[in-house]
Amino acid sequence: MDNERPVLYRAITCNFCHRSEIAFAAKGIEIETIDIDLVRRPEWYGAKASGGSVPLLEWNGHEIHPSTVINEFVEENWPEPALFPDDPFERAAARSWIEWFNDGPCPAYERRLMNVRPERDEMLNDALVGALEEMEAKLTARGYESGYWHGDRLGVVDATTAPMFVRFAGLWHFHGFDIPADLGRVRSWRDALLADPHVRNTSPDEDTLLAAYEGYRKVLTRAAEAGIEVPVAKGD
Ligand SMILES: N[C@@H](CCC(=O)N[C@@H](CS)C(=O)NCC(=O)O)C(=O)O
Repeated sequence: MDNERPVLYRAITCNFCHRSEIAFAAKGIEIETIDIDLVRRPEWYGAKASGGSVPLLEWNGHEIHPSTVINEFVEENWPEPALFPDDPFERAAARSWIEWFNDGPCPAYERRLMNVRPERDEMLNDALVGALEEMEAKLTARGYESGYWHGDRLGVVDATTAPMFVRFAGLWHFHGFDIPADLGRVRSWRDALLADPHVRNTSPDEDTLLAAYEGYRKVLTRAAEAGIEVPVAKGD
């Protein structure tokens, strides 16, 4: 029981789930993943501690969520190699960055990606570009030039952000959106993260990912036609 394999309930479209998959991969911990259909969510899953949302980590009789807590737990339980910086100020900076990311770029990209109402395209595009411009400014303020957010290997801020960059494949496929060329630091960070072996080894196959988004977008289109607003991101 004590050494059972951690189980991560996830959806491949979900960037939050991927953050924890990357954290486990970086620690060299093998996990079992169980895919949850968020449109036809099984009743038994709705009864779990997360209230039916993914990710949820189940291990040795415990249920742990949300993704930020899972990744803090992974760090505490398997300290090596460290995902958080050693320096307490840098650790605080990492946590601040993750909070900012969860309120800014993350919902901005999710809204843009999942939008099925063309009249909102421009507004959502502008919001996403604005969030990425802020990211460029924050990277500049950190003195970032290229590579990882902190140090010379993947850390928790990278694990948190990489899943968004992986899912930019959907932004390109459905909307022809790419990171503006003048945001050089954001582009460098994306390139470094997409090349990282832990990110690559945990990323869904692109065609499978796009097909899954296509399925969700069909559901959202039917809902929009019926005049139903479906929340797609934090704050909706
Ligand atoms: N704050 C949560 C967010 C998780 C979240 O939004 N998950 C979405 C999928 S990407 C979900 O499960 N949505 C369905 C629901 O909440 O019922 C975390 O960081 O884990």
